[in-house]
Amino acid sequence: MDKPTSHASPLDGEALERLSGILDEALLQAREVARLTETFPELSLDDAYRIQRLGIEKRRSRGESRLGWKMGLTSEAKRQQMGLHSPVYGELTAPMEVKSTFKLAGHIHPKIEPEIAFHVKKPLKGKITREQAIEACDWVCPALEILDSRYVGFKYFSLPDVVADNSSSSRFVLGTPQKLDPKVDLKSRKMELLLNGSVKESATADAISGDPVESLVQLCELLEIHQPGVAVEGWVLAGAATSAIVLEPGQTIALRVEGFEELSVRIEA
Ligand code: OOG
Ligand code: MG
Repeated sequence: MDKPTSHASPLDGEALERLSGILDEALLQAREVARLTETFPELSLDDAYRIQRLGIEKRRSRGESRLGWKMGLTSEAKRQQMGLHSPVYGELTAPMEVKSTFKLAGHIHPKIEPEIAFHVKKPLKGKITREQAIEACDWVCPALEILDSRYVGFKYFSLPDVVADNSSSSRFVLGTPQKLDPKVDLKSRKMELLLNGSVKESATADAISGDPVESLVQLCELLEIHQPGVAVEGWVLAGAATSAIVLEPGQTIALRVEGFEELSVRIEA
């Protein structure tokens, strides 16, 4: 006889709530905490997305409105840097957007990475094509994502750990948007991340999911699995094209994406 198997979550609602509380406190106090999987090695991806959602609900109750979504680990460079091998998503809230200055105070160990962002005007969900994704967007722009893991040392975490931590998101900076031309080919656009005027990382945009637009398709697929019925709307970060670099006070970080205006942010203590 086959051994009985159980698909029930090993963590009940109370445990998930407690774990999301640990990460939320870490975020509020800018204090690093141990990986959740140190205590709960069996943490599943689905439970991790539940913890992410509980964390977002706490932020929403503090007045943070949803601004959109982020995809992560969509490039080989990022997957190598983090030692993790599947794309993940997280949610963006309005206070996460910063303009020309980022203050390190109140953060743990932030890093920055070069991305492309899409503005989704018509809600998207489920199984969609690349063409449907493009058709739903009105704007596209270069973007810098500032990550800040709540875990000790910002390394050696598993996929469920990072998902529970809203995929290491912290802040982001949007460049000047352009209308998304349905015939646009972003794939061959050169992307350069500059530190104090010198190119530190570079790639072509096809490093992101083979084509940054594909990140939208993947986001809809992942949402269908972990949050069925939820639609994608607003700004979406497609994921970084290169590895992230560590932020220090006094730096000026810029992003050049071929065909777009250069975008920069000044890092202050
Ligand atoms: C996970 C988030 C990755 C990206 O663009 O690949 C990400 C991490 O690096 O901690 O945002
Ligand atoms: Mg990112």
